[in-house]
Amino acid sequence: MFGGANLAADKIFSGLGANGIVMRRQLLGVLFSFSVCLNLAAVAQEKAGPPWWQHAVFYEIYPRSFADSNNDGLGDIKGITSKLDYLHWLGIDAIWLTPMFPSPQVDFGYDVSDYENVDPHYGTLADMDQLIAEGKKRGIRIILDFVVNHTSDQHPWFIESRSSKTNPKRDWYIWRDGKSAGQPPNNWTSLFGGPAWQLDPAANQWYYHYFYAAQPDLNWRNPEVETAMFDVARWWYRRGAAGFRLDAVTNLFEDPELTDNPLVDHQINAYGDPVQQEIHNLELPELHGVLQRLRKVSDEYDGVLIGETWTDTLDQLKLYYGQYGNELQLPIDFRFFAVGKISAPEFRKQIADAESFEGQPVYVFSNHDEPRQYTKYGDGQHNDQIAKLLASLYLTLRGTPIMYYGEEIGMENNDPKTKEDVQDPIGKLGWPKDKGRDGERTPMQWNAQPNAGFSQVKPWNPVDALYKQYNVEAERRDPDSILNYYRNLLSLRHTNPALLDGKYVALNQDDPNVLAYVRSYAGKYVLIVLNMSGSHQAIKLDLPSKDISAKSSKVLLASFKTPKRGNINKIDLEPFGAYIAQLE
Ligand SMILES: [Ca+2]
Ligand SMILES: [Ca+2]
Repeated sequence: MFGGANLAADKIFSGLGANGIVMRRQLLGVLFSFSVCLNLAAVAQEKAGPPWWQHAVFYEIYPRSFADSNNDGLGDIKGITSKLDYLHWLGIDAIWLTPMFPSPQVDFGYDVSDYENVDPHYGTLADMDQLIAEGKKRGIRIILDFVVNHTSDQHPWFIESRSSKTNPKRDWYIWRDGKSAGQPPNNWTSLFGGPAWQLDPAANQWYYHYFYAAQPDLNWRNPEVETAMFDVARWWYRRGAAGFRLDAVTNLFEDPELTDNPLVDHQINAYGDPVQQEIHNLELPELHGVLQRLRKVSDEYDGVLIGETWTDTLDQLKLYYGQYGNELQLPIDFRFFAVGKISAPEFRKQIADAESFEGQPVYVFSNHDEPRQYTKYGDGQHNDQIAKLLASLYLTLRGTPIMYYGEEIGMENNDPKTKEDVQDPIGKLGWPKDKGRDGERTPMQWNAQPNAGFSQVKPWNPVDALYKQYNVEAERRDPDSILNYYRNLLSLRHTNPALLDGKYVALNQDDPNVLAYVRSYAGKYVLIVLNMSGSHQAIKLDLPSKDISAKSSKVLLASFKTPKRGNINKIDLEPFGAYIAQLE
């Protein structure tokens, strides 16, 4: 969704207690044939060639912060269009735009008041048409952010709905009488504290909002809501959108009986509310029906659906692919994302898990809700090496990576220094423990000019102090920059058959420091060796145990100086060094 995903994660995970396990058991019945069905789907696809998204590299853009074309301090659609040549040069295949729809911006765009238009701060529909058309010329598709769980309270649907109890759109949202005077209908709480219910005095009824009160939940049990929302999807597909990233999909349905959630052992959360197992308002099985029907709409246009799918087990994640591979093509695996430390065993475990079935893995290191990887994983001493190391990991795996703008130049988090500087409502609420999400949403750093070339005026959110060193222009000139490393890596990924389609084979699985694997395809092997420690390492590969015979390694890309040919019995690695080679 939006919403302090770290908060969301904690809360969602806390909701998956014993009852979450019961729900998974109920669903296990549909899982047994999952792998077989995906195999069949794979055979069908092989004949038609792989779908476009299978080899694509996605790039998330926060429109407010990418490029400001009219110098009002806010990024905009025309700004993004002006940078398409850069993204093409870098090797990007698709852009996911976070919401650029008209919005009161209570939650920076995740409160949509019109799904079929563009917020005037960001431009016009004509600007979107131009972005889509110019993207197409460069082979870059545009994915939109579909906020499916709720609208803004300023959306005409909600304004109508709240106008009277008998309005035809009354049932488009979730209205209920209180338990008693002044008491909400049940004990469910909002992600942002307090009851998830807001009293509307006019009709003396409450409406449900999992997020802010200004974000009323849509009632997906009403078929008219589904029709209207699917029409929105078709409307954008016809305009040339290539798919959607679906926001807060785990929130689509609630128990119609409004059963109280059980409480967790007298625990109190950061907002002073009792901690609940959110078993009656999160991850209800009905949501999969909606996603499967939306997939059918999407298939009419060869579109792709990416899911904001917070899950804590592989079985849960699998459900979002659909029993027949007929749900989301790309549910994000937030478990990989949640590793949180540079650890060969931890990443090895997550990859093995994702490789244990045939659904396309979706890997992410950071996004608009989470701290940037440069800061999250940096040790303060080898940050640039670590940036290249992480890139070498997720851009060489089978799966679809979703980059976050600026990671390719090593942008760091720039959190607000004082509470008065905070703009994100979450930061205002959670200061100083949670400084909010402004820090990962700072302006893209284009050059060493004032405001990092983002705008000629003061940007809405301060530019990071390191922009003179870390910017696109400076890094394009430096062959050893993070940016050129990313570009070389993406070029390799797009052209090397083993990196495109090769099988993942784990090597040296007991090594606590070095993550090593091969991508194997048609008798060719690309070796990836990643030193996840701050000290030098020399390793001997256990290739024979994998029936791989090779005499030497020809370096394709390395993040440190190393001979062009290597001895596979002793590969020397610098601290946090990444080594990618063809086995011969
Ligand atoms: Ca602007
Ligand atoms: Ca909902």
